[in-house]
Amino acid sequence: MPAPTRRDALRAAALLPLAGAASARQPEPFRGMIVRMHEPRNLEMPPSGFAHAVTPTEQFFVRSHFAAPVVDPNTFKLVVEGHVENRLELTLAEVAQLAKAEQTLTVECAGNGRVFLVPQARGLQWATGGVGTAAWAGTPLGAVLDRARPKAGAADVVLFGADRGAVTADPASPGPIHYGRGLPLAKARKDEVLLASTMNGEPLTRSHGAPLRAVVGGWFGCAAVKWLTRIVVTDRPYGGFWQTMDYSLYARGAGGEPETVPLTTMLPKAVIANLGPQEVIPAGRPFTVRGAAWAGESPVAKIELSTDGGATWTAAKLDGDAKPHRWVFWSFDWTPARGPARVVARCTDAAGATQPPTRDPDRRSYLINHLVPVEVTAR
Ligand SMILES: Nc1nc2c(c(=O)[nH]1)N[C@H]1C(S)=C(S)[C@@H](COP(=O)(O)O)O[C@H]1N2
Ligand SMILES: [Mo]
Repeated sequence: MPAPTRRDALRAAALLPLAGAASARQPEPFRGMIVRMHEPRNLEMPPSGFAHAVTPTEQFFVRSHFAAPVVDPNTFKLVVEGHVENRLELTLAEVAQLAKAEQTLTVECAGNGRVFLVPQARGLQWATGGVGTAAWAGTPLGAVLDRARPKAGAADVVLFGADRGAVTADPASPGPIHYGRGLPLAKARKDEVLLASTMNGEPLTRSHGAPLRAVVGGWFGCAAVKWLTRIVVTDRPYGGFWQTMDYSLYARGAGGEPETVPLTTMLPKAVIANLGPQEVIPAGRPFTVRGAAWAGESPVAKIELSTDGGATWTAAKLDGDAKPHRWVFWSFDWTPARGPARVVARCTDAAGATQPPTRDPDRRSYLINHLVPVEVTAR
C-alpha cells in the first residue's frame, strides 16, 4: 500500500500537534467559536455567525472524529480505484485540470441541535451552530469519475480521508479505521458534489480538510469527507462504519421492522439567530426576529413564526432568493405584548416537507429538526 506518506503524516499529526499547527503554511485563525471538544478539535459557530450569508472561514464549524492529519500537497495523490475501468493516481494539479466548479453550499452536521434532545443523547452537544455556508471551489467529483470510468453495475462511490483512528465509544470500531463515506453513483455525479480545494476564495485550512475535500450539496456534513486521498467505487451498496454504526437512522421497511439506512439529505430547518433562552426584550416596541433556514436538496418555500409556542403561525419574510443546497435568511417583524412568549420558527420546503412538532426516536441522535420554542419575556 502507499503507506509511507500517510503513515508519516499520521505520525506527525499524533506526535507534533503544536509544531504541526505552527508550521502549517497558512495560520488558521478562529473567532469566538464554542469549543464542543478540545482534541480532536470540534468547534461550533456562535449565533453571531448567522449574521453572514456566507460564513467566514474563521467562524465555520469544525467536526473532526480524529486528529487532523497533515496531508502534504506536494506528495499528494488521489487514488481512484475499485469497480472502474481506469484506476487513477492524480496529483492536486491533475485533479484541478480535469474541470472547474464553484458553488456556495450549506453544510450541516447531522447532530446539529443535539443539545435540544430530551433526555440528553450521547455525542457532541451542538446547539444551533453546527452549520455553515461557504463558497467552495475545485473539481466536480463527476469529472474524476468520467476519467476513471465506473464499470457497469457500479453502485457507490466511497470517499476516504487520510485521518484514521479507533472509535472507542459504543458502538466501537474494529480497531483503527479511516473516516469514509459512500455516495450512490447518481448523487456522486451531480453538479453539486465537488472536490473542493478552496473555501471562500482561500486554500482549504487544515481543520477543513486541506488540501482536498468533498462537499456534497444538500446532504449532511458526514458525507463531506475531508483530507480526501482515496476513492473506491463499489459494485454493491457500501456498508462501512460511518453509514451503518454511525450516521444512520432507522427506516421502517419490510413489515415495519427497523432497518438502518445512511443519513443523506439535510431536512427543513429554521434557526432563530437573535433570541436566546429566557431573553428579555422591550414590550410594545417593534422587534425583528431574524434567522436562517435551509432544506437540503430542496429550496426553502416558506418560513412561519409562532409567538405562542406553535398554536398560531404567521408567514415571515424571506430575505433573498431561496435556492437548493444553501440557506436563506428570513425576518419577522413583531411587536411583543408584555409577558412571556414562546417563539418558534418553522421551515417548509418546496416539496411540502416541514418540521415535526415532536421528536421521532427512529432518528437515533441525528436529523434534529423538531420544533423547539425559545422562551422569552417582553417587559
Ligand atoms: N476525513 C474526515 N472527513 C470528515 C469528518 C471527519 O471526521 N474526517 N467529519 C465529517 C462530519 S461529521 C462533518 S459534519 C463535516 C464537517 O466539516 P467541517 O469540519 O469542515 O465543518 O466533515 C465531515 N468530513
Ligand atoms: Mo457531522
